[in-house]
Amino acid sequence: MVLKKSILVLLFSVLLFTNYVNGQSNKPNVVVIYLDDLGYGDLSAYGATELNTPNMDVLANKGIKFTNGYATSATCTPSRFGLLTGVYPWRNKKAKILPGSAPLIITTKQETLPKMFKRAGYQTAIVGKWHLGLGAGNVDWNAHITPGPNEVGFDEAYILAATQDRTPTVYIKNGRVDGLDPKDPIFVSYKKNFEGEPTGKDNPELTTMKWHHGHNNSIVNGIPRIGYMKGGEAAKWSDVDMADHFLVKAQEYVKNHKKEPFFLYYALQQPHVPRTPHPRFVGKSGMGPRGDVILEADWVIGQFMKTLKDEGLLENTLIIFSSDNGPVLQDGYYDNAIEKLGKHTPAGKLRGGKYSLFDAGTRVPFMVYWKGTVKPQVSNALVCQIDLLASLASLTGVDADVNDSEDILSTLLGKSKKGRKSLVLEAGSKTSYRTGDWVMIPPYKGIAVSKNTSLETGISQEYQLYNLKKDVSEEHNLAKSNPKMLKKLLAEFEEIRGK
Ligand code: NG6
Ligand code: CA
Repeated sequence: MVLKKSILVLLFSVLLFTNYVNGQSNKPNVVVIYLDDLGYGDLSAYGATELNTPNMDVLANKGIKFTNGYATSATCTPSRFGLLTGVYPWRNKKAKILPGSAPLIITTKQETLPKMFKRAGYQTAIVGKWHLGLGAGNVDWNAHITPGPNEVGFDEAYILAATQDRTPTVYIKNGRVDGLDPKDPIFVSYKKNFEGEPTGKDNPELTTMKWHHGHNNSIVNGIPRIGYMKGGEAAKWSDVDMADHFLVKAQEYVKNHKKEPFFLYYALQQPHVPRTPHPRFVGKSGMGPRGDVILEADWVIGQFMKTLKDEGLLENTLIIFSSDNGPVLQDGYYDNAIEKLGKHTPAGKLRGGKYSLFDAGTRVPFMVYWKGTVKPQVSNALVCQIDLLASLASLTGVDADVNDSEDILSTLLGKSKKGRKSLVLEAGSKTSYRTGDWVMIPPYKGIAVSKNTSLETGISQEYQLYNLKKDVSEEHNLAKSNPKMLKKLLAEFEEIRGK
């Protein structure tokens, strides 16, 4: 009898333990490492020969390197909106590049990636660039800034509000400007300057970085920005320390939450303008500041990975790496990005770049790394950042309001080569359609090459149809020679766009 009882107790404990272990493995930590304006060809793992990115390469070569991985849009705000909500950004008129003073464009009722993780029992955080708006209009930067990331699912948020080139140039920690001296309140405006404050336009003698287009409002740390601000002196960030600063925050978060499953959205600011490498990286790439900040980002990622390893978390952490849109060289400051480029091709063989309907606008580095679980491989499956919501909900086993997000978990984990069937991509309110190896860009009015950035917009008054497998650089428009394919893609595209 006693023996029977102890056998039962033993069986019960084994059951409990198995459940525990299963529960744990269902809940690996998830980290999304998201870069800003990093191009398809900027990593050595994706073919760069002039830049060496050993730490990013680990994720690509020891994980899954996706060759058809997409952001939803060719600019930041819409891509981040798609990533976090699983909704195509072209469905939301407000999902356009936002000023630093814009209200939050995700409603607090909306489904989000971090909310899904919370329902699955995760601790959630964002460290880095936000750019999805803050507050409900007319933000008081000296009070609690809400709603923001905390109200759409992040337990912890340490962010820069919009972009490194936009005011306010301060960090915001859980809705409060970090390090703000209440005796020196901060004011922000995108309409007019504050009396007596110097600007890039009127006071070029106070700038250490020269503006090329835009970027001639308030000057902070010698860098003229987009938008005006006044006050908040003690809270202003140091541009050259930004990468280190976010790294420490990400490392601290991991250390503080290693005992519970966590989701960390680590959104680095590089290589977006202004490119401000720490002095340790200045001159390291031979390519000027753009190359230097890519090397800096690579180093930061190596340090972050080391933290995961040192804390014993590497085998229990799924890491997804990508970029919010394609590359740009001249994006508003004179920083020798074009002059010192040499043989480097930031977009690889892809056509266009940031802001473009051509492929380089949205096709980006996309890697999935999970030590011991994901087998190293290259995958040509069509995958998109919008799919993280449904796929990771499937990983954690919770229901999610998935909208446009598709569950491609087995593809993201390398167990299947089947990606999405199709994808509607966006660039500046205009959309294109990819399915299989084909891409179709409908006719639009507008200029073919942007004056400011010298990049091709992808806009044409004629239909464009390319076979990306045979013609990765989109050189041969097949719209006229293959009207059947054009018709098929157009019909599918219109069906999704609800025309
Ligand atoms: C543009 C800026 C560009 C960059 C971009 C946002 C001008 C003329 N250009 O409006 O420099 O800040 O917005 O980039 O101001 S993104 O990656 O955040 O979408
Ligand atoms: Ca961007």
